[in-house]
Amino acid sequence: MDEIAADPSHPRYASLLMRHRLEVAQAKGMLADSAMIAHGRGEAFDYLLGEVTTPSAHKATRHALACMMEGRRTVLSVNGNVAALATDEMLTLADALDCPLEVNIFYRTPERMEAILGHISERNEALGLDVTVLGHAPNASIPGLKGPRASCHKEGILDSDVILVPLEDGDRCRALLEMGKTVIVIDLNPLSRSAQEGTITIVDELSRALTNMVGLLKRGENVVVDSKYNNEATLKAALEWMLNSLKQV
Ligand code: PTJ
Repeated sequence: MDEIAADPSHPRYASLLMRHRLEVAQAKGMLADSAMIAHGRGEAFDYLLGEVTTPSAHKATRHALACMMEGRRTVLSVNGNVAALATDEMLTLADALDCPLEVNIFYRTPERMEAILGHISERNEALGLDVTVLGHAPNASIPGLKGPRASCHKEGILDSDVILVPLEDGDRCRALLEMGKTVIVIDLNPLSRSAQEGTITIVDELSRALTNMVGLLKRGENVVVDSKYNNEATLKAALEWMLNSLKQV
């Protein structure tokens, strides 16, 4: 699946690998037309982070993971970019948390839904997992969102109390918050509406953040809810990190 020309020792290997995954997903019809634009914006912010998980992102990751572990009905939401970049990591995390994935896309078409669900199903089988994957038969709507993008499963997103929404659009993030959910955002842009409004924002690259979560679980680390967690401070720390990296140029 991940065969690319560059050697893993190449300084830009991780970035090239993500681009390759997007190209493969594009060919399979999984992506929205604006997927590459969204990715390019993310890459620019990742340059400013130095392509590392910062201490404040580590802190947010641990707190977010603890909230997902404590959730009564945790759900991991998957859009086209997320499926392209990190299906295996999302499935591994859902398996460890014993929660479902739900495919929920902004630019919804039957063709894209089928392509994304097909890809996830292939990887679920290839990894030897049996994660519940929703999205195929929506029977509910997210209040406050219009059109097909509101479609969701009652037993998934609608009734969830904790939801992970990586690379989310601002309107959907707000609609989920208005439903009273704990909304965990992964977004490289600390200034985006989703990042600013989410309950917990992990300012990190998607596959890095998910790999960190899976690592914490695999190592059996003691991950606990941080009662003093402050999302404004997390966002401020991310911006300060980026500004400092610019000052060093
Ligand atoms: O598949 P769909 O139809 O649901 O559409 C998915 C996209 C991503 C196209 C759609 O949700 C969209 O247009 O998103 P935005 O509003 O461009 O927001 C995406 C955010 O994700 C931006 O703030 C980017 O900086 C950020 N981002 C992009 N790539 C990554 C990322 N954050 C973390 N890791 C990444 N790899």
